[in-house]
This record gives sequence, C-alpha cells and structure tokens, in this order.
Amino acid sequence: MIAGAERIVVLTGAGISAESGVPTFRGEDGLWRRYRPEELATPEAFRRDPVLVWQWYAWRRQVVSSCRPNAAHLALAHLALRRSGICLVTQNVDGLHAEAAREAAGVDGDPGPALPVELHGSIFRLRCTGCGCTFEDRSALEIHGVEDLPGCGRCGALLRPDVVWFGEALPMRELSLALQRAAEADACLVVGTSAVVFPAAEVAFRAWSQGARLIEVNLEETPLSARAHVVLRAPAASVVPLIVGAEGLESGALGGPAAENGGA
Ligand code: BV8
Ligand code: ZN
Repeated sequence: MIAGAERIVVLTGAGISAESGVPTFRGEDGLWRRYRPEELATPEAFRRDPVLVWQWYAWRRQVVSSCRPNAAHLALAHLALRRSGICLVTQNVDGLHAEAAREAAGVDGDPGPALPVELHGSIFRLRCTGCGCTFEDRSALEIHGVEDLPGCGRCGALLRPDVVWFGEALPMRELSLALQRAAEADACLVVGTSAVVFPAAEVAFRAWSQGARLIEVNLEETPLSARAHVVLRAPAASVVPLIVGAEGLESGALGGPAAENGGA
C-alpha cells in the first residue's frame, strides 16, 4: 500500500514517542493520570494557576530534553527525505520528529521534507501573552512560585508554552495544510494516537473517507481501527522501520535473504 501510493499522509501521536521515554497522555503511565487533561492543558487553568501549569510544562520539558528520536521517528524521516509525496503530521509537542529530520538529513542535508506539520505546537517554543512574540527556548525552568514565571524580554508580559490547549484553535496554516494533504492522500499511516482529540484526528478520518488506504500502528484498539485496511498491533519503533523497509522491498532496492526465498 505504501509502495503503491503516490501521496502519503502520516499522522502521529504520543505513542510514537513512548519508546523514546516520553510519557503518553492516556496510557497507564500517562501524563494525565493525576490530572484530567481539561484541568491542566487549558487557558482557564493557566489563568487560574499559572505556577501549576508552568511546573507541569517545566517537568515535561526536562523529561523530553533527555529523550532521543527512536527508530520510528528516524524511519519516517528517511522515508520523507527519500521520496516525494510524504507529509508528516504530528500532534506531539516534543519536537522529536524535527530532531529526527535533522539527524536523517545530516549536517549539510536539507531536513525540510522531513519536518512535520506540528498541529499542537511545541513545548520548546514560548509565546508572549502580551505582544505575541514567539521564540525557541530549551532552558531548564525552575518554577517554585510566581516570581519564577518567565516574562517577555520585550514587553514584560507573562510567557506561555506555544502549544494548543483544549478549547484553543489549532494554527490555521498547519491545520489546513494537513487536511488538504489528507484530502488528496492515497495512503494514510497513523502511528501511536488514540484518535480521540479533534480536529487533529480528522486528518485520518478525512483521508479514509476519500478512499485512502488506512494503516494503523497502535498497541490498542482505537476509533480508527474499524476503518483501517491494515492494523499493526505492535510497538511503533519495531514495526515502522519494517514498513519503510517493505517500501524498499517493493521498489526492488533490496537483495537479501527475503528476495532469495521468494519474498518475506
Ligand atoms: C478546539 C497540546 C475549538 C498541549 C493537546 C467532545 C467531543 C469532541 C471534541 C471535543 C469534545 N469536547 C471538547 C472537544 C474538543 C477538544 C477535544 O478533542 N477533546 C477530546 C479530549 C474529546 N479539542 C480541542 O479543544 C481542540 N481545540 O476544538 O478548539 C475552537 C475552534 C475555533 C476557535 C476556538 C476554539 C484542541 C485540542 C488540542 C489539545 N492539546 N496537546 C500539550 O501537549 O500539553 S492534546 C494532547 O492529546 C496531545 O497533543 C496529544 O497529542 C493529543 C492526542 O493524544 P495522543 O497523541 O493520541 O496520545 P494518547 O496518550 O491519547 O494515545 C497514545 C496512543 O499511542 C495510545 O492509543 C496507545 O495505545 C498508543 N501507544 C502507546 N505506546 C505505543 C503506542 N502505539 C505504538 N507504539 C507504542 N510503543
Ligand atoms: Zn511580549
């Protein structure tokens, strides 16, 4: 399905980063186990208790900063660099796809085609609640009280993580690009998402509804599973590289044992 597709949209969620050590949202080790999502990742929570919300993000930034892209991130980056027509879309805010793109492209390569459409922003980008300026920031933030809350260097207003909270609109450019690619995709590969958050999940449903081959990689059943043409109930880091390799098999780029004994 992947080898035969001209245009592929890939939608990833927290599950693709699980094997990198980034906690997922809804799993048993999930980030939300102590809080309900709506309690923390919302503008109301930030207004009500910016210290608590910033402590949560400071902890997540610290956890993610020691995580590396895994084989699934890298396999998708190589796929996007090796052939045209691939659009990587992620709900994740951990920046691991972008890191994999830079790694796969190498120091003088152009990571561009492998950079993901980030529907929910990035925890390593801050945004000013006053003047709206945004900038990359990977510093370790120690938030003990109001006096530690980060302020804008330009206007002094409170800074926030540049991520999309519940009840907030997704960035228009990213969302329309992702939905446009879904509308014209021949295949949609969905990796590690519970497919319950909208409008991000709409990318997969839209691709499916216009006839794209839907391939789901997930450890558990999701609302997409019933629609998927192929369900791979396996960990992303082990199965996504095989899928990418399989794409290589089709194009005859591979010799090796599989080809000798008449294929895998
Ligand atoms: C909006 C960023 C309107 C912040 C996040 C009722 C019905 C339908 C919709 C709604 C509703 N009530 C409210 C809504 C809307 C709401 C929504 O969808 N709620 C859900 C919970 C029902 N959506 C919104 O509010 C969106 N905005 O609608 O605005 C609007 C419009 C115009 C103008 C103004 C307003 C905004 C949603 C974005 C919220 N932000 N995150 C942050 O990260 O801190 S959401 C959060 O969930 C993350 O972004 C995450 O990516 C996303 C989805 O979670 P997943 O990535 O799927 O992760 P999860 O843990 O759930 O699942 C992991 C999966 O991986 C599992 O299936 C697991 O089995 C699998 N897995 C685990 N390990 C592996 C694996 N698979 C493979 N291999 C492994 N090793
Ligand atoms: Zn400012």
